[in-house]
Formats: sequence, C-alpha cells, structure tokens
Amino acid sequence: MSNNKLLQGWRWYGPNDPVSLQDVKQAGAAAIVTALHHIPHGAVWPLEDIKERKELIEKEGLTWAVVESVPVHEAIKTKRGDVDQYLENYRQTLSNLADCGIKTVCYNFMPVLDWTRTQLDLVMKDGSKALYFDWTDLAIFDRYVLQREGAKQDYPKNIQEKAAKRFQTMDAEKLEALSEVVLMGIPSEDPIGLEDLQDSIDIYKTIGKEGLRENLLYFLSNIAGVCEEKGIHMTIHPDDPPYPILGLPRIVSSKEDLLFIINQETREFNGICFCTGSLGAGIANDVPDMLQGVKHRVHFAHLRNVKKDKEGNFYEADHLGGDVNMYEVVKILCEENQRRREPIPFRPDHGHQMLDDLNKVSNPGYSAIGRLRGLAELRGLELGITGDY
Ligand code: DNO
Repeated sequence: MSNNKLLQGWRWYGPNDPVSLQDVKQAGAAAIVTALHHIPHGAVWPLEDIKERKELIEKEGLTWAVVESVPVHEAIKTKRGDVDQYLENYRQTLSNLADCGIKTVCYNFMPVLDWTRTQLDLVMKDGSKALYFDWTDLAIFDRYVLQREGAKQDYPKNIQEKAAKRFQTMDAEKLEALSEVVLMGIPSEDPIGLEDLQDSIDIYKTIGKEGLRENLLYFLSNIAGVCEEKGIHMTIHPDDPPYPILGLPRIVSSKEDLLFIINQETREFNGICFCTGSLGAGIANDVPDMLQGVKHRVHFAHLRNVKKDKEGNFYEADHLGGDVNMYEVVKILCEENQRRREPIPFRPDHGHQMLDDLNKVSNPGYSAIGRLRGLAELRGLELGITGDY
C-alpha cells in the first residue's frame, strides 16, 4: 500500500491553446495531458517533435503524463487493405513516446465521430454555458440534413414526431449551425462533408458491432508487443455518447463492453480511460458499479458529470452536480490508487464556460475557469475522502 494521491492532470492543446501552461499551473494541476495535434492522423510522431513538446512542458515545471490521443486511423478501425502500414506507424509512434518516458496513451475506437453534441452553448440558470446533446436535434440532422437511409426508424416514435415538427421551424441558417456542431466531433485535419460521412456510414454498416470488436482486438494484438516491451499503458476512451448514432456501431458503451475488452485481451497494457461523463450519459449505466468492475484496468480517468432527462437528452453538469455519483467514483478511484505503484492520472473533463471565459474563444468544453472549478472541487473531494492532508 502506498499513500498515493491521484495525479491531477489538465488537457492542454499545445502552443495554440488559448489556455497557457502558466494558466494550468495557476489552476493547480501538475500533469499535462496533450497530443501532437499538428501531425496528420496515421503518420508517425517524430522523436524530435515529441522531445520538443516535452521540453516546453517541463520548462514550466510541469510533466507530460498522458497522451490524449494517438488517433487510431480509420484504416485500422475498418481494417482496410492498407491496415498493416498504419499499424506499423502506430507502433513506431508508441515506441518513440515511450523512449521519451511518456507511457500512458489514450485513444478511442469510435467510428468517424470522436464526440457528438447538438449544441455548444446551452445556458445554465447561473448564466454559464454547457455542451448539450438532444436526440430530437440529432434526428433532424440525421433525417433532413444527412438524409440517411433508414434514419427515421432508428428513433423512437415520439422523437420522430418532435423532429418532424421542430424541423418545420428551422431555417437554412439554423440547420447549417446544427450541422456544424454535429460535425465538429470529426477529428479530421481536412473538413469532412456529408458525402464522406455517408460513405463511412456505409462502410461501417457491413462491419457491424461484431466486426468492429474484432478490429479492435486485431489492433490490440498488433500493438501488444511494443506496449509490453516498453511498459506502455493503452487506455480506450468510451463512446460519447454511449449509443450507436447515425447508424454507426459502438463497442465501448456499457459495462459488458468494457468487460469484453479487458477479458478478451487480458494483458496489463490493455487499459481503460474511465470517462464518467461519456458513460454517465447512458440511461442504463451505473457508473460507480462499472468502475468497481473494471477498476484494476483503469489507467486514466476523465471526471465530468452529466444531467439527463427522461428521453436521454443530456447536458454537461457541474462536476459534482449531475447524475453521476462523483463521491462514489472518486472513493473507488482513491482505494484503487492505494494499490498502485504509480498514481492514477485524472483530469477534470470539460467545464462550463463561465465568468471572463464567456467572452473568450476556446475549444468546446475546454475553457479555463470552468475546469479550474472542476479541478478544485475534485481535489477537495479527494482530500475529504482520504483525509490525507
Ligand atoms: C473530448 C474528449 C475526446 C477524447 C477522445 C479520446 O472532449 O473526451 O475527444 O479525447 O475520444 O481518443
């Protein structure tokens, strides 16, 4: 047993992030979570670029604790003909990172879209703004903008009806704005259009859930060697939101999914990024119970909260304010942390746009002050639980 404190992380988008490293220090975080966003997806991250980023972080007295993310190219997710070249590149990137001492890596296996919301500025009672997901708006995008075949029957009747009605009230500008928000979660360096999205949807139709699971296991078995040799922990991020959307399959949405992944590939390197916000958006998900089930494989955590309504629409709530029992989650994490040699890194995930940040532009969910509040609350919660003053 040790007296580890959880490692307090902060996502930083690199030198172009409007939130500076000095801001991060003032927010009280110790460890940086970042990625080389300038490297095209699928390409090898050069050793030099990794070193340069690491030095930048260390010069400020911080450490680069987690990579979020090394993106998994669509060629791997769909196991395309040229998959082996992309796997080779991925292994090389992991090896380069490990040689620089960075050994915890986050990734996701969501087809095409990395995260999906329908509104970025839902106004809270206190005037702050939150990200929001609304099934009716997604149905409008799906049926009337994307015009996906079979879209209609993928939604419950009441949502179908509401979508048809609301659509009548939306002009071209409103539809365009909705479309922009939905497509924002596509992590591509080139803007992707509706036709590309439709093409991808067709490809995944033939792959299905089982096929996607197989492709994930293929990916894991192909990187296992370098991970084991260099002590790398891979952490898969859950689906956000944890439902199949736009006809795309999902494989990291439920407790069963998480258990499948760690039970099929049992080697220690194969871990989970436990994102309480993503999982918490699932109506059937009991988040503390899920954490109990997989905690031994949690190598990274995103702590954030959501408030759902009975249709399953949700907004991002205060870190200690939504449907996820954050006290239970942090308690389980703290207990697990005592069994570890290395502390488990977490970061306050997202935050409301509030105070001075309401007048600034930042990456959606990643303004400074809302996350600062989240981090402060989570640190206090941890201290209150452990009593380890
Ligand atoms: C959004 C994030 C995701 C996450 C990736 C991990 O705020 O949680 O973009 O970084 O899905 O690969």
